[in-house]
Amino acid sequence: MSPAVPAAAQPAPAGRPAPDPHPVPHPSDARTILDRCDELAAVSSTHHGITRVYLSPEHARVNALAAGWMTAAGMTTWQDAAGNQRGRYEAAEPGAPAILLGSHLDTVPDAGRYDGILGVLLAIAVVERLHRAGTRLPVAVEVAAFGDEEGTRFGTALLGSRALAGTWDDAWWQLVDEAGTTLRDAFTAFGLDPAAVGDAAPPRGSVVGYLEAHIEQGPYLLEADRALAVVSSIAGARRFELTMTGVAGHAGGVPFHRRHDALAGASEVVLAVERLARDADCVATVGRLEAFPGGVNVIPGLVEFSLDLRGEHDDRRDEVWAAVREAAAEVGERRGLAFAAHETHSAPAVVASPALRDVVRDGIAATGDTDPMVLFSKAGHDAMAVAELTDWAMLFVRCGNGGISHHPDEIVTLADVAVALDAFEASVRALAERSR
Ligand code: HGY
Ligand code: MN
Ligand code: MN
Repeated sequence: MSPAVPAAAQPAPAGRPAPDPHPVPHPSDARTILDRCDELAAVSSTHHGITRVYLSPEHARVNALAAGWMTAAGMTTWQDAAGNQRGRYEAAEPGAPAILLGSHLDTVPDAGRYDGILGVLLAIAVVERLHRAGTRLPVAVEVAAFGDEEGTRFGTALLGSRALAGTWDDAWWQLVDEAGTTLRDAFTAFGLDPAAVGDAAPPRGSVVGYLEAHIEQGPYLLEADRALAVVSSIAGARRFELTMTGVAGHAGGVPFHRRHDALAGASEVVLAVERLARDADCVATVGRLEAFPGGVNVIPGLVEFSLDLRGEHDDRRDEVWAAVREAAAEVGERRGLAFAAHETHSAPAVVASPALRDVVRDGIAATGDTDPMVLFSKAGHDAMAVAELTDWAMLFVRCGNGGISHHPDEIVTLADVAVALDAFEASVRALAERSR
């Protein structure tokens, strides 16, 4: 891999602004980012591991930490009407449109410490560099630390970024968490006014584009021995809560031919999900499954399970869903079970805007990787929601440990964070120049 050379040390390619003649790239910028990842990782609702959900006390604490770092980077800060932590680094001309940078601070259960977090901190670090150099760009730079990308608490994902994009759906107010708290009640308990959620969206035309840096959450950069990639598109995702209903009974007394075993039936559906998705080049996961009543000597009469289904193309993904429903109906028919499904989340596949992809590609090239890798993201990101508001592009950063993510073993290297920061800074500067 070509050695990463800081953007500032590169001669300015023709047509692009010369980088600051006396850059002050703090060798510790990447170290500071990783130290902040560790600081945020300590904010969890669990004693072991990292779990941080939307509108929780932990969410409030990481917003406060991010606000402090944003302020130190010369930004004005506010918590928006949906609980996202926002910051703005003013342009040379106050009130100018802004480049929006962002990612999320919430996590899955027992998460890694870089998913979303690294993107927020890289964004703040880019602004810190501008502030330190006394640079004012022709556009402002705003950072959004989104409060709910994962959907861990209420099942529906991208709530924070959808509020910012202006695509909030009032039907979501009735969503409930495991404790039975509605999203509406959680809003008010967090100090937010549900009626004002629309205020999270910036005025139309005030955002020139959205750039998000994020860990790859896969093995491809690692296998290619590359640190960075530009994202081509993001898979469209649908999530469901499924039930298989049979008849509970005595584990000894009921002969097989008389059983309506909900768990045996659900198990056949789980395997059909895997087969049908794989055959269609989609991805599908049953992440949660619970059998009731749950006695070791009781035939399960009810199974509740989840389905996360994604595809590069929405129509192909939807065909898989139709085939899963068909397979489940056949299992139900044969075993005397009832299958039901309730959709909890849907987000269409989105394609990065060519112009912003070029900006990210140029940013990577400015670090010495002159032929940046391009990756399709099967992981979902806030960019899927922000795509409703403005053009977007993403920068991927290599994951170590085989690319593992949504797992405590998620890891990145100091060197990759350093080169990602240089690339992200160069991308922001290039987009600012294009936005003149
Ligand atoms: O599920 C995803 O792909 C993302 O991490 N929310
Ligand atoms: Mn995630
Ligand atoms: Mn993420």
